[in-house]
Amino acid sequence: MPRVRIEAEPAALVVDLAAAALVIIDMQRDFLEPGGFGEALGNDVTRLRRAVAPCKAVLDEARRLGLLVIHTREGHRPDLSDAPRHKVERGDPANRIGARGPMGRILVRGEPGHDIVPELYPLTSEPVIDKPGKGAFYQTDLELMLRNRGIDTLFVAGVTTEVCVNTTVREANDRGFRCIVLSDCCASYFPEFHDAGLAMIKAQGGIFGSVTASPHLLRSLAAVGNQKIA
Ligand code: C5J
Repeated sequence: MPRVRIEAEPAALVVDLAAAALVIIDMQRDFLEPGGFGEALGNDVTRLRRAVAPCKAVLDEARRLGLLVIHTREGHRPDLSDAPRHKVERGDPANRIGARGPMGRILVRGEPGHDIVPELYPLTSEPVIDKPGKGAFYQTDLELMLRNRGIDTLFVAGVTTEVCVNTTVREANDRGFRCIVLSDCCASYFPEFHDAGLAMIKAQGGIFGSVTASPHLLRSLAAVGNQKIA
């Protein structure tokens, strides 16, 4: 099985790729595309879009090697029965979860804005986790899926760094998974939160995980050549 060394902070790591997965968090149209929910809230979506190209490069390489790829989407059932009241009632009523937005009902499963951006669209073979919370483990079968496949290490990408990426990494860390967060494949509407989100993960010897940039990972994966992981 291919093992690779990856430059990372706070320290380089050796990863058995057969026990690793790429988890791409919430790269959804409503967060990333002009005219979506994120922009309706007054955010500059170009800050999130910067993560798409690096994420696509890592996704392509993961697919080439046969690495397990898992996508997540934040959203709720159309009747909002899985959405806590305080989450639904937050903010301007015109921009609340379930309200009609420019890309369909905001953060509702099955609506155009809830889906993943075309550049990173999942293959039918790649599991998509629909999560009602910020963390990808909360009320989902992600942990079961990872344990069934013997996964112990997660390469984590997606948006936003300080919200769903950080929450997922913390959940994963408590469950014993090692997280390697890909800094340029994550993004935030708030650059200072992005930086702080990454700093918190790698502080104190990597208290929640490690951080690296996609070129380091791509270099390590390229060294595997044409060996298939699975
Ligand atoms: C995510 C959010 N995906 N910021 N959601 O981070 O509300």
